[in-house]
Amino acid sequence: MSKRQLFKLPSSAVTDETVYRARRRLLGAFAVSPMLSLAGCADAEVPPSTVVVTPEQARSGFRTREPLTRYEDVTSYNNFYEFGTDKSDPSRAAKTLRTSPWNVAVSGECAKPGTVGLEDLLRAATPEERIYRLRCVEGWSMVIPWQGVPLSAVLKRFEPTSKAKYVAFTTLADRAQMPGIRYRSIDWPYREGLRIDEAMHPLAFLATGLYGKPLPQQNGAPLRLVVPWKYGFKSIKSIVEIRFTERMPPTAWNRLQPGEYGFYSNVNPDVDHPRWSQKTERRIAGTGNRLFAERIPTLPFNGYGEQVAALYAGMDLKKWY
Ligand SMILES: Nc1nc2c(c(=O)[nH]1)N[C@H]1C(S)=C(S)[C@@H](COP(=O)(O)O)O[C@H]1N2
Ligand SMILES: [Mo]
Repeated sequence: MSKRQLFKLPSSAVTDETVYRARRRLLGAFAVSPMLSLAGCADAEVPPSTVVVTPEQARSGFRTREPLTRYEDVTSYNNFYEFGTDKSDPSRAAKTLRTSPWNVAVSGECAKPGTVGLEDLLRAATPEERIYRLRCVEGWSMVIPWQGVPLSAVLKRFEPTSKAKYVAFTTLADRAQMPGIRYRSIDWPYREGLRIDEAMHPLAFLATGLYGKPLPQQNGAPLRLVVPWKYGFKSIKSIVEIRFTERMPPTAWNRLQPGEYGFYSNVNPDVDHPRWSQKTERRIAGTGNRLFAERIPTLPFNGYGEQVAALYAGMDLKKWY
């Protein structure tokens, strides 16, 4: 079942699911590991790693020989619930999103908080192109040439303090511009978060464009996160707020379905979504019709294990899903 179908479920079905999850969590509390009951819970904390990724190692993740997804598929098959829950909705409905002027408010555990315009925010970093895979939890994936700036370069400028253990991101939630906001599909605004070491990792990226063109609204203009080793819903779009926090921040999908969407959400073929397997994906790429896209095995960390696996050393990734 897709998120869209989930959204259309009668509330009784959702209630059953919620009760089932709550029961599972309760059982977890009595199981051998106390951690089990905390997985997916916003209060659970895991210390950040101190892993250092060499620039060579990082750069090896920026490119791929895999066939690219066509521009028309990248820009017409989207998840952006603020503009509707159907994948064809955002490319039509998001045209009205005004992306200029655009301000981002940065706050929380940092020495230099403040609200800055988009150009000012990006000033600290040199734009570059990176070809990254995007893997949706619904079982499809794309290979996209993005333009943007390393997330770490932008964050460092605000001088996060030693209390900044996490970074929280928020999407614009403007009823006037976003027709999907009137449906309570999500507890708006859309929110996401990363542990600080994940956010500072050289693969984490703030995208401003794709295929050498400015980012289309449906893809999250003017500024969206790309975290290539995590499921697509972590890649929050049209960001207006960044906050450094000491506690694990709430995230939109985790709040909605804590048993299905954990905080980490690393791509993991060995952890099934409760209602479907995550072992394979439909790769939407090349010239063929996307309905007949080839099914390929899903790789741990979406194929970026060499670069990011060390971030999770010692963590049980079945618990911290
Ligand atoms: N604000 C916001 N960000 C979002 C979403 C959303 O609904 N709202 N959907 C997420 C999901 S589920 C996916 S798979 C990707 C899709 O990105 P794309 O449309 O550029 O392919 O965006 C993510 N970011
Ligand atoms: Mo997704």
